Amino acid sequence: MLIERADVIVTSPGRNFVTLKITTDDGVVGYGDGTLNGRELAVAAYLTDHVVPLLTGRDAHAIEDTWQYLYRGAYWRRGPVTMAAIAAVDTALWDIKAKVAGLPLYQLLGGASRERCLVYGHASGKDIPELFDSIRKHLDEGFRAIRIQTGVPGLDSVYGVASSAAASVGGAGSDSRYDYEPARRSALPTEETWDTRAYLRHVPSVFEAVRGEFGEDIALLHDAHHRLTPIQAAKLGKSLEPYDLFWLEDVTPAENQEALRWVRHHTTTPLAIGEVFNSVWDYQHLIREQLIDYVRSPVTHAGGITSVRRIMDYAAMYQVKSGMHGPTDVSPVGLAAAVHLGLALHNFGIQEYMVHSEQTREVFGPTYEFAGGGLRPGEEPGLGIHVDEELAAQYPYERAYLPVNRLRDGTVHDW
Ligand code: EZ4
Ligand code: CO
Repeated sequence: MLIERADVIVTSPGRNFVTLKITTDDGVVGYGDGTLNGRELAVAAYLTDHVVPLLTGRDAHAIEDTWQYLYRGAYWRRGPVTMAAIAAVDTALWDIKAKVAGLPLYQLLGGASRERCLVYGHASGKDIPELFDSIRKHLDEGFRAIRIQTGVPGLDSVYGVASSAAASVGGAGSDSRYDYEPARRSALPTEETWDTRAYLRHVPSVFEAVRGEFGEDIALLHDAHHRLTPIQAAKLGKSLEPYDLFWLEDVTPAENQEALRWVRHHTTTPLAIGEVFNSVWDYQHLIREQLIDYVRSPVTHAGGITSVRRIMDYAAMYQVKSGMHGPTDVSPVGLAAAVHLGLALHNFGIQEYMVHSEQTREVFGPTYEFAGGGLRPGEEPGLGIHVDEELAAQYPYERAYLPVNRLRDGTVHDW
């Protein structure tokens, strides 16, 4: 079975997505997600100009060989654009293989290791009352694990806090958008102001209030979005220990693996990192030295199912679990791939789940289902994705940037 053609679909049903569609000579179609938030067209061009010409005529079943051919064959290793493009190819080929086998993809990955993949939603509020409303909404919808982000007194807007109360309560059953931060469509990035001391003073009081109101049972998570130094991160981890977090995410900038050693020495709060990583090499020391508890790489940004499974097999030796990134900028194709893989992985931990907008769901037609606080992939052969290409064509690309962050004195800071 040969690859006959590969087409790149760029669509923007509320936000931009890059999808690769591979068609075989016997007419089997597979989809893969290559969306890279704010840099979508770079992946689209990488695919169209450099990868698609290599795919036609290749054996559609030779997934490992194609992965190695695109990774080693390019000579230029890793990088988010390359690895998102490879992910799109890899995922589409797995979709095809599972369709040909007549099995849902998770069956090819070893079968189900659990009934469903535990997910966490995003609760946020500019203040505590608004945050509580958002948490209640998520609990009503069945979420059992919730990420908590709030405004910080003195700062206008803060990462992860929905810009309106209506947006902050959107959950699984709701159509309200809460992919606040990435999809602001302006000609230039929005700029936010940041003050680490104000943040570090405020966060523990938020978790104290949340535990006081909602009890000990819910799994609570928090994302520091790469903004702290190792010693600040250590301080935050220690100050949150009484509130028993499921994890503290991205405490320091991701490039320096050594930083996590300092954090680890000071706190027992579990650590998650890696949503901006794109290869197993980014985790080499973190996993071997047991400096983290959860791997954040999603299928979409780390080379696809083939390579994320490889990362997770390595992680399993050290009791490190998966915690795949699942914001709305990972398309339903990427989320479907993550849920199939997560269902099969023995060392699955949790899956991030930001609900896509109604428009997005109409374009991609995902069949995964949210129930009992978790996601389950559909039972149909393949990924269980039905792209409506005519509808997709009605939503042309619109340039959109992630925000930029500055300290009070104007210095550019990590976002
Ligand atoms: O900032 O998806 O944990 N989730 C996050 C996300 C990321 C965006 C980047 O595209 O940190 O909100
Ligand atoms: Co994050």
